[in-house]
This record gives sequence, structure tokens and C-alpha cells, in this order.
Amino acid sequence: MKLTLLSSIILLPFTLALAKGGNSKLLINPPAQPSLPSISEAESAANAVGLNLTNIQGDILIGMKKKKELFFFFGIVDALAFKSNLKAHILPLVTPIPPLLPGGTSPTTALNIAFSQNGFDALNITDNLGDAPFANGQFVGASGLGDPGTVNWIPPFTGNKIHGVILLASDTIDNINNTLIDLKSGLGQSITEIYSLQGAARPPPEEGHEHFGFLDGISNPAVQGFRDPSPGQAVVSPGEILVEDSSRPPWAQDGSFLVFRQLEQLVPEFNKFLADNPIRAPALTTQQGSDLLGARMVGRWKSGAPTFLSPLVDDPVLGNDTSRNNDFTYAAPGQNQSDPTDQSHTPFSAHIRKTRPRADLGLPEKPKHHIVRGGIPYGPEQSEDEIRSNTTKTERGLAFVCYQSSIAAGFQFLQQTWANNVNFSKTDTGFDPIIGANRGAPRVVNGLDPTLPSRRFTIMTDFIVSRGGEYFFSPSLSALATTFSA
Ligand code: N7H
Repeated sequence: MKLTLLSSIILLPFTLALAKGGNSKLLINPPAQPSLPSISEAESAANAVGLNLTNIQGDILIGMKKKKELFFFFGIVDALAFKSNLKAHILPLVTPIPPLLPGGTSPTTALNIAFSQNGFDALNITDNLGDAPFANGQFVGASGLGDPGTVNWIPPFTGNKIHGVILLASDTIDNINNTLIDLKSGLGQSITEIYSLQGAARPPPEEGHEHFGFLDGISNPAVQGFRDPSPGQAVVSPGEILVEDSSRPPWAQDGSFLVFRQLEQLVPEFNKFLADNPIRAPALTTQQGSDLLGARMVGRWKSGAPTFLSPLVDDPVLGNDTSRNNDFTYAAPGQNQSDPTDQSHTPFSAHIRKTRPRADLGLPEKPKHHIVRGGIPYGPEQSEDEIRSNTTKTERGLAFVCYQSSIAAGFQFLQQTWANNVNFSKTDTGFDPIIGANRGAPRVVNGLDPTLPSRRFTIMTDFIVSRGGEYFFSPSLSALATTFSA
């Protein structure tokens, strides 16, 4: 009797937590991020459009919600042995979407796998996926993305060594390491380990925030057949994210292109820039002026509240309210709703306005050029020494991951045609001050100071440094069982 009482006291907080968030234990659920649909909601949405969620690798639609995630990059040494090991040892562990949803049978460690073009070549899979950036690999396209060549790239990403990546997600690194041991023994000599990057959600109270301090993973598109949109969320057809068109090989259906970028963030240097350049307004302290500059560079405050709805100071209640924190178009009442010309609340150059211009390209919003972001921070918190010296001494950043059905129309377009384009979406807006890249040269950014719209900022430091990456294809479970298996 005593034991029953005791166990119900212990279990109660757990039950309440499940009732509130209901997420798999592998995932975080900060209030500012829209919750995932329940398994039954997702299944009925999928049935309505004929999407087979159990055939799709789970990470593709889950978003920036993993607690811990390891990226294990490998080369294939023996293609035949790899194909048979894949079938016997990896495929049974590959996690599709439903187990990760509230109400799903969450595994201890979730596993996904994806292959580069070099991996396709190693496996002698010759079908053309019809995606030029994928076929060429990221190393070849580095300068086109605005990287200063590959001088800052870590050696594993240079050349054509990486054939595939295995993504392992769990609530503890021990679980991940245990799965990795099993995995390596299953794959034996058929692969060679090239590189691993361990990511982790930042510790509370920063859980869900990227290293500059901003809540991330708020705005991902609602994919029809997976979820209903929350207010302001872009709605896209499954074919924007998943390969669905008949010009691609039939086995590629239900797969998606995975872009991986190891993006180092120079956090002390970023903070120094904000401290040195506060926006001066009579109503603001110097600190508030620096915070405002940072918020306008992103388009959101650290809490996630959009500057469009809270233009002068952060509003954490708004930030945490998923019914309001994404519900805006950049068109203020009284303005031309399909061509807003005003940047008093959010600069045209702000990171989220460059990468999703909403009404700037006319309403209703175009269903093109959307990606599902699924990355995770890596590296430690800043040390006292780094804060004091305004200098990064240990690498930290974002293990950037995004999914799309075309890299040219997704990641590559957002980076090259919007973020790096000083004339997007209006003439002379300058670079996206967060991810805009000018091959290492200074970046001019306009519109950041609402008190002086003509003030031009010339940013001498890249606060985000590309350490390289690769383009992958994340096949469906049925393709893994056939095309990729022997
Ligand atoms: Fe970005 N950041 O801290 O400033 N991003 N991003 N991103 N990003 C977003 O709205 C960040 C990167 C997009 O729908 C937020 O969910 C950092 C790349 C898109 O309104 C924050 C890095 C690309 C959106 C950051 C980085 C994008 C978005 C606000 C690298 C594509 C949604 C949270 C270290 C090429 C826009 C949110 C929308 C949002 C940051 C990379 C794209 C805080 C630090 C490489 C599409």
C-alpha cells in the first residue's frame, strides 16, 4: 500500500509532464515552439493526402527538438558487405516519424541515415536524383555559398571522403554511445569512421535557444499531411519537402535532401559588436539599445517574440505564445498588404525576413523556397575567460540541418539568392547580418537602426564561420530495404 502511494507520488510529475507536452523523451518542448501533432492527428492528416508516415525517416519533419544528437560521418569500404549489414543491423533501428510523436513508442535512441553522391557512387546507385548541388557535393559549391573558399573547413568535409551520415538522437549521450557501439559492431569493416559531431540542446534556462541566445525552431513550415498550421505558419505541400515528383526515380519518393553545415558561432565577438553599437533612443538604456540591435539583426528577440509585433523591447509572454509569436506578415495595418515598404519594426535585412520574406513577395505567401530546419547546437557554453576577453577560445555553433525536395530551391536558394543578396528583397538592403556571407569580406547591412534608417553598418567579422558540410539524401524506409540493401 505504502509502496503504491510512493510510486504514484513519484510517477505523478511524469504523468503530468506527458499530459502537458506529450513529446517523446528524446525531444525538448519549449513553450515558444509549436508542439508536434499527436500520432493520431498526424495519421489522419496523412491519410487525407495519402502520405505514408511510416515510410519517412523521422528527423525530416520533427524540427529543432532533439535533446542530444550525434552526427556520425562514414565512408563505405566494402559496398556489398555494407548493403547486407544495412539490411541486417541498421534498417531495424531506423526510426520513422510516428514513434517520435506524442503517443508514439519512442525508442531509447532514434536513428536516421542519409547518403552523399559519393556514397551513391560507392554503392553503385547510378539513378540521377535530378539535383545538381547534391550531385556536385558541397565542397565544390563552397564559394557559391559565400564561404571564403574552404580555408575554414575542417578536413573531413574537404574532398569527397564522406559517403553517409548516421544521426543518433536520445535524451542521454550514454544511450547514443551504446547504440553507436552496437552499430559499429554490426557494420564491422564495411565502413570507416570519418568524423563525429556531438550536438546537444543548451542547458536550462537556455534549452531551445541557439548559442547567440535566441529561441530557435519556432517557424518551420506546416507540411500538409503531417500537421495543421499554427497561426502564421507557412503551409506547404508534402512535395516541397519530400521527393514526390515523377521525374525522380520511383524509389526516391518519400525521401528528402538533407543539408548539413557545421556553422561555428563567434558568440563573444557577436556580443561585443552589440555592446559597441547600441541603438540610441531616449527611451532606451545602452543595454536595451544593444539588445534591440541584436533583435533587429535576427527579427526576433531572445524569447522568440518577433520585433514586428514588439518593436522596442522583448516580450517573453508573446515569445512563449504559439498562437501569436509567428502570426505576422511584415505588412502593418494600413499598408499595401502585398508589398510592405516599412522596416521600422523589422529590417528587410533581418535574418528571418531574408529567409522567409512573407508578404514582401506578395500575399498569399508563395509556397516555394521553404525548408524544414532540424539542427541542434554543439559545443560548450562560453567560459568566463571568453566572456571577459570577447574572444572565442573553444568552438561552438549550430550543427545546421535542413530538409527539402530540392537543394537548389531550398537551402542553396535561401543562402545565395536571398541572404547573400544585398538587393533582396528591396534595393540596397544589404546582407543578412546573421548568415549572409561575402567570402570573408566585410558585409554592409542596412535598416538596422530604426532611429536612422539611412545608417549603414559595415560588419567586419563573420559571426558565423562555415566549417564545411555535405549534401545528403535521406531515403524512405522502403528504399533502404531495397535499393540500399543486399
Ligand atoms: Fe536561421 N539565429 O540565431 O539568428 N534562425 N540561423 N538559418 N532561419 C531563425 O523563427 C540562426 C540558418 C532560417 O520562418 C531564428 O524559428 C543561426 C541558415 C529560416 O520566419 C533564429 C544560424 C538558414 C528561419 C535563427 C542560422 C537559415 C530561421 C528564429 C547559424 C538557411 C525561419 C527562430 C548558426 C540558409 C524564418 C525561428 C521564418 C530562423 C538563427 C542558420 C534559415 C534565432 C544562429 C544557414 C528559414
